[in-house]
Amino acid sequence: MSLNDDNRGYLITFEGSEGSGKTTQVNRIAERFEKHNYDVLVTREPGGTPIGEEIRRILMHSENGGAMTPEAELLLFAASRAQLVREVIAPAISAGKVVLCDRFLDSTTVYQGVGRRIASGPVQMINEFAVGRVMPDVTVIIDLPAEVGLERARRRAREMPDRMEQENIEFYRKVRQGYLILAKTLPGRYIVVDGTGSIEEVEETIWRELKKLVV
Ligand code: Z5A
Repeated sequence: MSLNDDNRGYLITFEGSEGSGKTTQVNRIAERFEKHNYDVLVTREPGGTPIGEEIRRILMHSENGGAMTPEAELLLFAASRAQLVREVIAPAISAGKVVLCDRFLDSTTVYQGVGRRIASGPVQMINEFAVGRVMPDVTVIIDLPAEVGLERARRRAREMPDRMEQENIEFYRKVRQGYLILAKTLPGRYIVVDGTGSIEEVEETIWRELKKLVV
């Protein structure tokens, strides 16, 4: 079975809160697709292009980051996405590739909308402007308690927490709820996967679900 009957590729996005295992699973699922002879492109947000990576540095590591307003943050994430969509994602989909993207517009809906409490009207309008007509075919939400994700992220050897990693636990609880509400209110494109199992178990569940749609 296939989502698309033309020769277009797919955009599959991975979402979830901090430490939920997105990056780990994006790489594993890429290998699964490759074994089935798909041409795969892995990318991430914010970043994925030279301009996007520069924006990422400002968002995560600017020495002036403490002064960043929620509105400026929203627009910077959107700017990185607008570049990624036009420079990388849209051409790859047109070339028939399976694009796996570590975070996409749902991160903005949840982190800036629910987490930072920016009104849903502007968030939606800016998201739509940034992506144009490029929407995910499928979005995998890896769900787990905020505490478990944060503990995993903090155990991972990283020199310094970035600006976004300095939020308190309540922020990440809101993020988790935001994703679950999104999947409930807009069913169709989302697959919600329990992220508390082992890496192999989570991979197996995601692959089982994706296979039904795209392989
Ligand atoms: N953000 C935003 O606010 N608005 C937006 O529009 C966008 C993003 C696009 C991006 O940070 C930040 O930007 C993010 C949201 C915000 N901020 N926060 N907070 P990032 O890209 O640097 O980080 P991240 O997206 O939050 O991902 P992460 O922390 O790197 O986590 P992850 O990719 O979900 O997990 P991982 O790297 O695959 O795994 C983390 C560790 O857990 C690692 O040691 C793994 O080996 C381990 N792991 C993974 N899976 C398991 C299982 N199943 N069991 C046990 N251990 C596991």
